[in-house]
This record gives sequence, structure tokens and C-alpha cells, in this order.
Amino acid sequence: MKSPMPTAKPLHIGLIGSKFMGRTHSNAYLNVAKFFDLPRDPVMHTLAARNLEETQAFADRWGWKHATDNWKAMVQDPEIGLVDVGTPNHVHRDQAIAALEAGKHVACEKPLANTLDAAREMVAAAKKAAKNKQKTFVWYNYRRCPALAFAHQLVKEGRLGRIYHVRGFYLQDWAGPDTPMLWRFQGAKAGSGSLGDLCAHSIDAARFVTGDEFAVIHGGVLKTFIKERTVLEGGAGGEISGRGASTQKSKKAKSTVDDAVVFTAEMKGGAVATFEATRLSTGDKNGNKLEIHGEKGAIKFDFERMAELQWYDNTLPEKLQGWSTINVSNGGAGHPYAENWWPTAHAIGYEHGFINQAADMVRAIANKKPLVPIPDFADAYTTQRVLEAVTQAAKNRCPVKLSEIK
Ligand code: SOE
Repeated sequence: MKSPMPTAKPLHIGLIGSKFMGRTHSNAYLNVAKFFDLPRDPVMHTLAARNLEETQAFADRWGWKHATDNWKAMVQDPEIGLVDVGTPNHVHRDQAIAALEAGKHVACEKPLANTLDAAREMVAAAKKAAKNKQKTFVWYNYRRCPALAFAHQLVKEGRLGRIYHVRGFYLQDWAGPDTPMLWRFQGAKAGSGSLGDLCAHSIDAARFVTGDEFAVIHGGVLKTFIKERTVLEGGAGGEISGRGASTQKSKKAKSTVDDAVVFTAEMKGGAVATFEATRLSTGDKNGNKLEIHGEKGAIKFDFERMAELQWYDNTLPEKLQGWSTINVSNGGAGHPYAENWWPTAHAIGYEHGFINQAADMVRAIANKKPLVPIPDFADAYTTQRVLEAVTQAAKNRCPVKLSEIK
């Protein structure tokens, strides 16, 4: 059956960044119209990154029509409708605000920024641009893992009832002593380490699934195990794998971010919450987990088994109660995004969360409802305030109310 052709004009996209997120976002734009019937055709117009020769090679490989090393000129291009900021945290503010002031819709990688002040400036610019019907989005991509989107729907349907416990873990182990200095270990660029890079996902997911907000951060620990790292000559790899790094070792530089974070919190609705994120949990590669226990039911999500949602129905007769594993891939059953992909249990992967988000961004720009909420800059700012509250609680060893973080 021929899919309905889009009626509105194409949506020309400009992407800034060609590292890890440059690839996930390029892949999303390249594939989204093949799997989703969209109100506008997304066109991969221009890729902007630092080294023109490398950027042109990346653009040729991924199908971007144009390549440039001048993002400032790109965001002014009158043909471009959506600018996507896929660069390190410290440049999000300048790039996003320039694009908003140029009249574009803007998407930005998570976390919103490296500092609360920069994030606040982005929100102000987004608020001003909204008067011109410009939209903003933040790539909290895990919301569009079908199992997590389904958990959101279960809570919304009231199937968990009153929520008692929220537990978020994000466990990786790539940042051992042999991992060289990267921008992710430089506080001035990243803002924080495991907190903003990993725990931000867990904080966003907790807010997204419960529909609740953080009230108080009761206590936190931010730990830097590895105080200094080798600076590779020829520049360290831009990605977590250190890819693109040269082999010679030279001097050391201080790591000024947390390798691990642990904190406790209370939600406005009364639930108690515990969070842990680390880049040193040996053996865990991308253990993004969320567990929520309510009066009527409970869920457990683990990204490393991303198709599955553990479900406990506390309303069944006790003799029938037990944890069940739901394979959230049944389009016929209405599982989120499943009808756009393959038959039940034909697994999708990490990249599909980004493709699902690209579809919802195009829908939102055409004033159509996304399947599940996408965080705009203002929503992502709430997560940024939680990051700040955790930082203050850890530093001052005292509880921090979110109402105190403006
Ligand atoms: C590195 O820790 C990283 O790439 C994060 O920055 C991403 O947000 C996460 O999805 C995978 O791990």
C-alpha cells in the first residue's frame, strides 16, 4: 500500500557534529521516512563540523547534500528549517541560541548544557522563539525505547497506582585508567561526568515514566576515582572509545569530573528515589536501568535487554502474581513504535530510539502530536536543575530542595 505522500514542503535539516551523536542523528534522518509516514519529508541538507575534509567525507558517506566547517553560516541558511546540535556540552548554548535567533527549530543533544546558567539562557531564547512558532527538542533518546515508552503508558493508565519507589542506574565501564583524556573528563566542557552524561538519562526517564517531579535531593556523592589521564598527542579521540586518537602517549592532565555519582531523592508525589551512575562498573557496558514500584504494579527496564519490560501486576489474585517479561514489540497489541518496525520479537536496537525521535520531531514541527512527550528546552531545564541540585547536595553535604534551584 502506497504511503500517503507528505503534503507540506520538505524539512531541510542542518546538523552540527560528526562524532558519535553525529552518526546516530544522521542515521535517524537517513532512515526515518522509510519507516514512518511523515507530514514533511526530512532532507539531509548540510552537515557542519570542524575539519572540512573529514566533514565532507562524513557527509558523502551519510548522504548530507552539503558539508561545511562553518556552523555559524549554516544556521543562517534560509533553506534550513531545523538545526540539530550534536556537539559537546559546552557549545550547545552558542549553537542553539544562534539557530533560534536565525528563526530555526532547534534540536539539541543531552544534557541541555554544561552549566545551569547556559541552560537557562537557552530556555530564555527558546521562549522568545516560541512566539515565532519555533520548536525546541532535546535528544533524551531512551524515552523512545519502546519498553520505556510502554512503561510511561502503563503509569499514565494508572496501572501502577501510588508510586512508592523509583530506582535509576546507569552503569558503564569504559573509563578505566587506560582511557585517555577526552572532553568528557574536562569539567569546563562537559559540566560533569557520569552525572550529566549518564544520570541525566535516568533523571529524565524517571520524570518521563512517573509523570512526577523531584522535590528534594537528600544527599549525594560525586566521586572521581581516576584523578588524571594521559593526553594523547594529535588530540584525544572525540568518542568514548577514544576512536581517532593517536597511539603515542605524552603528558597527563587532571580529570575534573565525577567518574561515579550516587544520590537519594524524594519526588513531589511522595515516592522515594535512589540513583547511581558510573563509568567504572566493571562488566556493565550500557546498563541503563529503571525500576518503579507502585501499590498496584511494578516495572523494571534494562536497556541491555531493551525489547523487554518486566511487569508485576499486584492486582491479580495472589496465587497468580509473579514477574512477567513483556516483549514490547507487538504492533498489533499497540506497543509504542512497534507497528513501524518488524513483526513481534524481531528486535530493534539502540539506533531505533533516535529514528523514533526523529519521526516525532518532524510530527511536532508539523503540529502533529508525538507518540510520547519529547522534552523541549524548558522540560530539559528541569532535568538540568536536578543535576545542579545533586551537585550542590554532594558539595555541601546537605539536602537541596528543587524549589531553591531556579
Ligand atoms: C557515553 O557515556 C554515552 O555515549 C552517552 O553520552 C550517551 O548519552 C549514552 O546513550 C551512551 O553512552
